[in-house]
Amino acid sequence: MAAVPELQFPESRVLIIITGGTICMKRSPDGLVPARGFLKSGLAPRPSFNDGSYPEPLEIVTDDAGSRKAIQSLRTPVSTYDRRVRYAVYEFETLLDSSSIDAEGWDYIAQCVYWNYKLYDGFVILHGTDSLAYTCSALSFMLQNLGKPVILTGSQAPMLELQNDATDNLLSSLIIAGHFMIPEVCLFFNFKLFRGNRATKVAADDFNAFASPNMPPLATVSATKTHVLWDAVYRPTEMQEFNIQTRLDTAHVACIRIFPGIRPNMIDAVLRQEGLRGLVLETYGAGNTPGGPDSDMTKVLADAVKRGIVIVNVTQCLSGSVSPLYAPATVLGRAGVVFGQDMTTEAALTKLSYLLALPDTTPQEIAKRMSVSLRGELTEASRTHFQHPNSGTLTPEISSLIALGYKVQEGDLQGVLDVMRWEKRWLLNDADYSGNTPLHLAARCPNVEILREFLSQGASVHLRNREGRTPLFLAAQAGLANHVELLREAGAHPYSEETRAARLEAKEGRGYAALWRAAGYPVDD
Ligand code: ASN
Repeated sequence: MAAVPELQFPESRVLIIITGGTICMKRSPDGLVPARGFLKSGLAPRPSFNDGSYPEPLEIVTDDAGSRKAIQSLRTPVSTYDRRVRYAVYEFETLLDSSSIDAEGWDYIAQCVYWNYKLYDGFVILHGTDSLAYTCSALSFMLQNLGKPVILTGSQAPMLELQNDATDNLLSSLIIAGHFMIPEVCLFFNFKLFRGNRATKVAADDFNAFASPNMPPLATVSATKTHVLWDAVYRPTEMQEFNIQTRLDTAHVACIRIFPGIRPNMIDAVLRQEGLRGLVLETYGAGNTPGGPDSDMTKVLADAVKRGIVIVNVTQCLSGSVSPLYAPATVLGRAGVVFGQDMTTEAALTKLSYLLALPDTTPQEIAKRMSVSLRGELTEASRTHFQHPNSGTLTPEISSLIALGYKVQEGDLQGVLDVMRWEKRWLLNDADYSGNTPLHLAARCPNVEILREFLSQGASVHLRNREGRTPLFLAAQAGLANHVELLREAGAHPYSEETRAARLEAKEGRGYAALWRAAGYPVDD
């Protein structure tokens, strides 16, 4: 059979970061323990993870100083979407059973993503399932203005066991990270992709181990396709580059579950722990605790709030929200306890730890931010939904995309706004037959306001067309300095494959050398 030419199919790059967990465990006299060497033992021998082409090593950055090393990469066979995923595996020095993960471990994961952000299209993080929902929630807050997919997964049975869920969980995570622009921290398990900060572990030994009771999955994988719920995908809309917040304050938060007979002095004892700054209270049903307005319970809680402790009310139920529906919950609200809406306990605890870590925030500000959505972790009570006009029929997506493309090419901002008004925002990350998104078209259109509009609506700066070019590349090539500046502000960066092409373009006089440099392409090196 003739060899397939190297670049016949576009290729995405994904970095797999291994922290430990059952997925990479082996049997030992003490029970299952994580083992290093996953690429060699778990991935290389499996044809679905290795097409046998053994490509060049890929670079990874391993510390704050930018130290780089080249590590072995593998490539998947061509997917149903005519794309391949090339990936490298970065294994942590010490692999953990996830019951031992802590804020330091979260920092290291966040830093690894940060250091390698510009080298890869997406990230898959292998992690044990026990604390997976906590890590997903923590990372969702720590990774600020995230523009690329970060998918955490694990398994209930090790990859090296004959019957396991590891193979499917990892392969689907890899495919999604390499094919779909879902710029969120997600959790993949048992054919479903969840928003990470909405997920919770619901089964200790079932393959169907996670659920997202207050939000449908962001994507589901079936035999024929991956169905993405694009309307629900959260996108950064601030003109800011990706950055991370580390050192979450997990040491000064606590969690108490209300039960019949709980005594106020038990709660008081926790609230008087030295240095305590935040408490998550798991209440009954829609947010209720025992005791009325004059009870000792209410007094204990109200006093703590006055001392500057942020107390957040979340429900013990698997689904639904707390609200001032019943008198006991209203009493809590009046005592200064924050309604955590439909947040999971995992999201509430890690969000508190995150907000407490931000510099110069007062308890009042933290309390306020606990009841509004920062990363889609809760459903805001008064959220208004986009309404499609009742008259007329839905335009098929592709014709809307074409209509939008025409308006962009004409530089007609009003026309663009008209199409956008009735169309869903995910249109912005859809691509035409050349792989160009509306942002690619706007990057070449002189009216910079169209580009600004798309960016403020959450269009991704990282999607590459079939030639592997980003909107940033196209703007520099078109000689549009303001566009380049705006895209850079929104977090755009050059990809390594573009750099060689940029040099050639600059040499042949397309774009201007100064502009290529402003865009970050080292055209003189
Ligand atoms: N104890 C394991 C862990 O969390 C459980 C698993 O991964 N299924 O690391």
